[in-house]
Amino acid sequence: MSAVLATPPATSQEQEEPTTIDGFHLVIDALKLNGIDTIFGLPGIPITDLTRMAQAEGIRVISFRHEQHAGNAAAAAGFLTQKPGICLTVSAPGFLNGLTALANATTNCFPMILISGSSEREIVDLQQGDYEEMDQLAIAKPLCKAAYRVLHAQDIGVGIARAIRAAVSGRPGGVYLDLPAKLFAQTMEAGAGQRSLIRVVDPAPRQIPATDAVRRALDLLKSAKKPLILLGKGAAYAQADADIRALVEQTGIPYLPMSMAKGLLPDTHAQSAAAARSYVLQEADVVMLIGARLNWLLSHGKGKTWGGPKQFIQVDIAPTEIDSNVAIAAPVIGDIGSCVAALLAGMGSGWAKPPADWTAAIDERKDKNLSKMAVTLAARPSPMNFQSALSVIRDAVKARPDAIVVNEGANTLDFARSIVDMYEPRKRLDVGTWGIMGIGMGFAVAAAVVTGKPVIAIEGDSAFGFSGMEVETICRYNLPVCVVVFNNNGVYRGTDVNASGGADVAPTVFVKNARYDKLMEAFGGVGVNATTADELQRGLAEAIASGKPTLINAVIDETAGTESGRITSLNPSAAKKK
Ligand code: ADP
Ligand code: TPW
Repeated sequence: MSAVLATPPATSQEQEEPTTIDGFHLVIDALKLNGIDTIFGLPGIPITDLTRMAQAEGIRVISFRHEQHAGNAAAAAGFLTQKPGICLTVSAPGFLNGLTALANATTNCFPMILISGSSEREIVDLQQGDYEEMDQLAIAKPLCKAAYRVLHAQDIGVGIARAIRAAVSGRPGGVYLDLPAKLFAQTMEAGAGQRSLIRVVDPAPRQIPATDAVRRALDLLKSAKKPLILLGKGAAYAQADADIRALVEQTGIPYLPMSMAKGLLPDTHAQSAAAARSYVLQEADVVMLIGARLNWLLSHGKGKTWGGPKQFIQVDIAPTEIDSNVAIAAPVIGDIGSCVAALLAGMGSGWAKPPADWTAAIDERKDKNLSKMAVTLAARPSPMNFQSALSVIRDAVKARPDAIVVNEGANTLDFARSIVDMYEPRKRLDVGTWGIMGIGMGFAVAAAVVTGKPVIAIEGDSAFGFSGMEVETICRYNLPVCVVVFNNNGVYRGTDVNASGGADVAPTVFVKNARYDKLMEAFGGVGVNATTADELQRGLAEAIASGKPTLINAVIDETAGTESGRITSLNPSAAKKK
């Protein structure tokens, strides 16, 4: 290198003044030191400069139109990568907008950190009416796994380290980190600043199950006449894909995937009992849950859904999950990777496959149900119904098994979950444990940003409305997202009438024949209005091939949906009728 190009010597003034680092850069450096390469957020006082500086320092900053969707993106990124997704918001209202996503992430065991700027503590605590005044830490606490506030620049390293550990260790979840405005402008000597940062060593330590717990579980499994394995999204999160597949295949036990565990083994796997779900839940005598909770989605492990008496084995990282709904005969506590490896090792050779009459009875029901479904899927009614439209998406996913499916709605969700087969792990993101609407575009953006793969968002028209404005975000970052809006003119369907006979339409009805495709066109993306399965197929194929942001308005028969999809029975008036 020639002397001319060498760095000029520091000026005398620079030599005298020790270099300093401010709060902004300590936050950025702490995140980078821990491998955080993306921030999802929305700028404003006091974090606007943080977003600019983070971008300047090489962090990818994905800026949203509403904090809830930035938060949902962070949560999905956390689920997909096992690194906490970061959502950055302004104080009070921005913080509150992000809070739904934080609570949802915690409920779903997704690791994320909501970082919000906040107002001056002295003024907030005396309630003197500061700009965007709010005691954010107190409000966040009950809605997340852990909440921290950093008041001094020298504590930023510790604050971020604690937030990362809390988000990803044990049962993953949401963490809140409160950073008051004043913190960002604080400075400290640069060397001391760098030394104050912490690179978190082993943020999600393995938790090895006890040998006797593994033995107890294997003994029970061996004794079963009608064993069943139930895979939940914890199993998908754990990234122990090969061992989970080996456990299922070496035991020969039929399995059921919960919706976000679809694809851990391909849905077309011979041992999948998904097409005989009600039968296996009723009939099984020993059920091994792997990363799935016995919550409402599994009818709490009891009642009509579950038929006769069962014994449960539960593999989970959270010991307090055990016995939460019914007695668990054999808990196996640890991280799923370690637990499944221990189960495999403990099985040894010569494991007897389940009785043939059990697997044959399942196959018989599967064959019957799958043939019935094939007839429904082949039909081409006009207008389209949920099944005919979804049969097109099913074929598209079969052709691109690496594509990520995002799914929300009621009927749109329920039908898609059973019709659209998944072939690879962690390719399906949906409404999760709460059945929450509004995750669509946030999850889609995260999936595209984190994986670079095509994303197909299968959206009820109501569900889409919660995050629809983020199509601008999708266009702005030119993401390979194809949104398919199942447009049946309303919530569940478009046919309700106003019982009073008044001029307002019924509460569940939207503007008829809306053209959601034009929303995408408004921002330079591709809009397609599909009234037939052929048009939908062409639009989807083009979107996936081109990678261009696309929205397909799929016109669905407005009479096709049922109230609340498959959970009609949870409506209070349905309970009254029982
Ligand atoms: P689903 O909705 O698919 O049934 P849930 O969200 O109810 O799944 O359950 C996920 C379970 O997985 C939670 O109880 C959680 O504690 C557990 N879990 C998450 N990550 C891990 C992991 N790495 N190891 C073990 N258990 C995990
Ligand atoms: C945050 C209640 C559950 S499902 C749904 C709503 C409003 C929309 C169903 O209509 P959609 O789908 O999307 O058109 P489809 O296929 O049946 O026509 N607010 C939140 N979460 C939930 N779950 C609701 C409301 C709800």
